[in-house]
This record gives sequence, structure tokens and C-alpha cells, in this order.
Amino acid sequence: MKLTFRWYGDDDPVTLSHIRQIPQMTGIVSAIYDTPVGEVWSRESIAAMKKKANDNGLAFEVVESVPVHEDIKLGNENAPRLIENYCENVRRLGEAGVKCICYNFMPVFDWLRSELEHAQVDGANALAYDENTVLAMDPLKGDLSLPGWDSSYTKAQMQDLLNAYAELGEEQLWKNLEAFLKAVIPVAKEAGVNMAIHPDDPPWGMFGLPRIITGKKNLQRFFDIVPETNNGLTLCTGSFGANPENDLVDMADSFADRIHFLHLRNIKITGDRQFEEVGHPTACGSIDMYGVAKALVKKGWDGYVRPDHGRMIWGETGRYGYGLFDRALGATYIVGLFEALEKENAK
Ligand code: DNO
Repeated sequence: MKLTFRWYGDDDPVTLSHIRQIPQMTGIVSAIYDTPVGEVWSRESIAAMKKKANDNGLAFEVVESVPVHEDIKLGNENAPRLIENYCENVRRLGEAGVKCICYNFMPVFDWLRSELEHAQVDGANALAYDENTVLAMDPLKGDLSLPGWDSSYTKAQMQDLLNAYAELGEEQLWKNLEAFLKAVIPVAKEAGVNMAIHPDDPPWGMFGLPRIITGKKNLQRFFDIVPETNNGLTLCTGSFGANPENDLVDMADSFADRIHFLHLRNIKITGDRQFEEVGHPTACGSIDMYGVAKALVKKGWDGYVRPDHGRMIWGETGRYGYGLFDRALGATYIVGLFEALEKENAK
């Protein structure tokens, strides 16, 4: 496995010089943040990001995310132009040495949580999700102020989007995903890039919005749309794992050759559609981190992995889920887990 760490660019309170001190860290996962969603990233910005990483002894081989414009997901008249722009980004990133692109196909919202600073018994705080709290919020009133959430929509734009998706429904969203994949995957293959779709987080629909990357059955449907290995997955254990029906070890085992990127993150399920984020080790939560890593190692898996959301510990403040300390602990746990499994496997 290749250990990586997400970095949000110059605005990130976590610095590259700190990231490089995490044992066995090989590279950063980042994106170009100076360009509006849907437009083409400049070669200069891509090269500058790569240089910053390389100057700190880190590779820049994974991008998270090249965001998919809502008009592509809605499949409206702007979609063909935006898909062409997307392909151009994939080509440019491939040219710059990027090997893996993480993206998602979630309508309107990215990841959702109901609480950003949920207090835990040991004095840490972490992100938490409670379905009843989320559903009681009104996206039109701007009640939702959530980490993955683009707050730039006006109330009217939000209403239009919600209406458009209500009309679209799940099957049409699949069709629009198909059009996207059929255009992008061949370009990515040519550019030497593995595409890695991120699951919906949490993996079920809400506010009348369809969500489709939710579990094994849908993943099989997704892979079958374009049966190339570079049409792949970001296995985010915390996202899929929020639904206890998802068997993550089985997913890792079944889809190892399509998993190009692994977000190893633990959550503790505290009720029906209710969970909180916890420290990375298996014993801290509901996810079998060991089982997932073991299933992959058995298949000779050698993809990119990163610790995912960390708790805020030791008084750290910063970007929710993306502080330094707890993610660095997670990275160290991942290194230990893989070292033991890989050595066992090689016997
Ligand atoms: C949350 C992340 C997601 C992810 C996107 C990928 O922390 O895992 O925001 O980056 O969904 O497109």
C-alpha cells in the first residue's frame, strides 16, 4: 500500500512539513482550489501543487476530488461541455503524473453530518450523524452548515436543484452516470489514470435526493457499466459502514482489483441511522478495519490509502475531520496493520 494524507493547499492549517514527518508518508492527496467547479484546471496550478509536494519529499499522485458539476449529474444541456472539461482535467492530471482521481456522484450535498463537535468521553470531539436531527433541518433555510456542503447556493438555486433532482429520480441519475463514465473512463485509461468513485456518505437518500453509490449490489451495477479496471472505487469504510448491512470485508474481497483508493476510517454506530466518528483502530468502533485490510492484502493489493477523518484531540482546532494529530495516529495504525498483514501474507 502507499500511504497518503489529504492536504487542502496553502489555506490548510496542517503544513506539508508536518505531514512529511509522519512515518512512511509517501504523498499528498489534494486538488486545485482556485478554479470554479466544471472549469478546466490550469497546467500551472497543477504543476505548482506538484512542486510544493515534491519540495517536501512527497508525491502528488492522487487527486481528491475533481468535482462533478451538478449539470452533469442532472444530465442537462450543459452536460456535454462540462464532461469534455472533465476529460481535459483528467488528461492534464495524467500528464502531471497523477495516477488516481477520487470523485463522487452525490446530488447537491457531499458528506453530511448533524454535529461537528460531538463531545466524547475522553475529552476529544468528533463529527457525528443523527438522521432525525438532519431531517429536521431545512436545506432551504440554510439550517445546514455542514463540512462537505457548498454554501454558495442561494435559496432559490437550492429550491431549483431540489426540484430538479426530485423530478430526475434514481434511474435517470444512473443514466447520467453512465454517460459520464462512458466518456471519461476511456480518456482516463489513455492518460494512465484510475478513476475512483467515492461512496455516498451516508449511503442512503435524503431530502428527496437520490443516492446510488450505497452498497455492494449497486457497486456491481456501477462496475458493469464500464468493465475496465480503471473504472474503480474509493473504498471509504466509514461511508459504507454507516449502513450495518454493508459487509465491508466482503466488498474488499470481491472488488479488490477495482479499489484504487482506500479511506480507512472507523465509526461507531450508536443507533438506527446514528453514528459518531472515532479513533481509527478496530476496537474503537463498529468497523472491522483489520478484516478489510486483510482481505485486500490477501489479494496482493497495492493501492493508495489514507487515514480519513480524525477526531479533534490534544486541544487541536482546525478543519473538521482534518486536523493533524488524530489523522497522524490513524496513519501510524495503518502502517502497523499493513506491516503485520503483509509480512504474514509473504510467509
Ligand atoms: C470527506 C471526503 C469527501 C470526499 C468526496 C470525494 O471527508 O471523504 O468529501 O472527498 O466525496 O469526491
